[in-house]
This record gives sequence, C-alpha cells and structure tokens, in this order.
Amino acid sequence: MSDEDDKRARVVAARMKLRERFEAKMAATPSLADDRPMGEGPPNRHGMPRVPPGQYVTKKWPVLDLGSKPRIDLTTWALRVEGEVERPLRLSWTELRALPQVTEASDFHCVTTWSRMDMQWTGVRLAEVLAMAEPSEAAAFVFFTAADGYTTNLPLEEALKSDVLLGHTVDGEALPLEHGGPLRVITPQLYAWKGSKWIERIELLAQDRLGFWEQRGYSNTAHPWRNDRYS
Ligand SMILES: Nc1nc2c(c(=O)[nH]1)N[C@H]1C(S)=C(S)[C@@H](COP(=O)(O)O)O[C@H]1N2
Ligand SMILES: [Mo]
Repeated sequence: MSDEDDKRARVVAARMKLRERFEAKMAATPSLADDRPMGEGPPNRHGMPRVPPGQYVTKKWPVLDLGSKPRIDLTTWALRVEGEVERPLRLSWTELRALPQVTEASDFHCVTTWSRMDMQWTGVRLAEVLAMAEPSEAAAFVFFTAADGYTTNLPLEEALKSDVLLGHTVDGEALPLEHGGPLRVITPQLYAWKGSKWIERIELLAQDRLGFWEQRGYSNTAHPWRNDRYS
C-alpha cells in the first residue's frame, strides 16, 4: 500500500471505531430519539424545513459574537486537533481544502430566537477530521477554541453527527469574516453558539469542560427542539 492508501485506511478504521463506540449514544440524543419533539415538526432536516419552538425565521443573517473580529492570514492559518488523540493533527489551509468536501443544506438556530433556514454549507465533516487524529479510548468530549478567544464544548456523540461541518463556504460564497471565515463549525441540530466561528483548535477530552456561554448559564445540551436554552 502507498502512504496515502495507508493513511486513508487508518482514517476509515478510526471512523468505524468511533461510530461503533458512539452509535448508540448518537441515536439516543433528543434530536434523533424524540419521535414527537416540541415545535412544529420533525427534529431536524429529515422532512420539510420547520422551526423549533420559540424561534422566528429571518431572511437576514445577523452577526453574533463577542465583538472582536480576528485578523486571519491563510498562509499561516492552521487547525489543530489535540488532547485525547493518538495522532495530534495540524492542518494547513491547503491540507484542509484537500480533504473530502461536502455541500449540504441545514438550518441555523440562534438561542436569541432567530432561525435562518436552508443554508447551503460546503466544508469538511468534523467527524472526518476527528477520525484523522484517532481519538483515544478515553475521548468522550470535544472542546473548541477560536481565534477571538471564544470557546464551546460538545459531547462526541453530537460532534460526530454527519451534519456537523467545518464550513468554509456558504450559499456558494467564501464564508465572510464576520460569520467566522475562513472556517467555522456548524451544529445544525443544536443552537448555533455550539458552532465556533474562526475555529483554531479542537481538543478531545475524557471529561467535559464548559465553554464561554456554558459557563455563563447557557444549557450544556442546547437542543432547539426541546427549547433547551438555559441551564
Ligand atoms: N468564535 C466565536 N464563535 C461563535 C460566537 C463567538 O462569539 N465567537 N458566537 C456564537 C453565537 S452565540 C452564535 S448565535 C453564532 C452566530 O453566528 P453568526 O454571527 O454567523 O450569525 O456563532 C457562535 N459562534
Ligand atoms: Mo447565539
């Protein structure tokens, strides 16, 4: 086998292993387990686009962040994946763009009650990048750090969902800086604060660690279909 084939085989094996370990937990999350979620319809994009309870639809895309826009230079930009992993990873912009890319529609629900429906995102599945780093047996949580100092956290069973993307393109255009470009996380089945703009560092953890809003009383689970906003 060539080095490339070898690498690919390792990533596939790591993905299968993660899937095996987290399949039951993933299926038990509210967005997949609730057969009658709150709100007007099905829990996520399986069916017609619908809006979770307490949300209104906006055509405009508000900007929500801590107020500082980091300056990012793509020639030195890197995404690091570290912590409870067998192979700590540092991806350059070119390397990130060379990974398998997907384009998918999803909805964006902000806890401040606006939802932006049917956004077309292009990027790399977070599950793909996590698998490349080969999470250790102990890995159960993910902690995200952004260039503006923002942090947020997810359990692996949410982070591994196939609609969780590292997005660089939205509705056919490069993701603008104010929305987290060059690269941000999107979590369509959770409130949008769980998706870090300007993502820089992804840490796998054995124990959960609360992020910026989670430390300030936002729900750690953040399920829009359960109106699960604050803890
Ligand atoms: N780095 C970073 N990511 C972040 C935030 C932030 O302040 N900094 N805010 C979060 C919140 S509260 C929301 S609702 C969405 C908003 O994304 P938008 O500004 O593209 O609408 O980004 C999330 N990700
Ligand atoms: Mo938000």
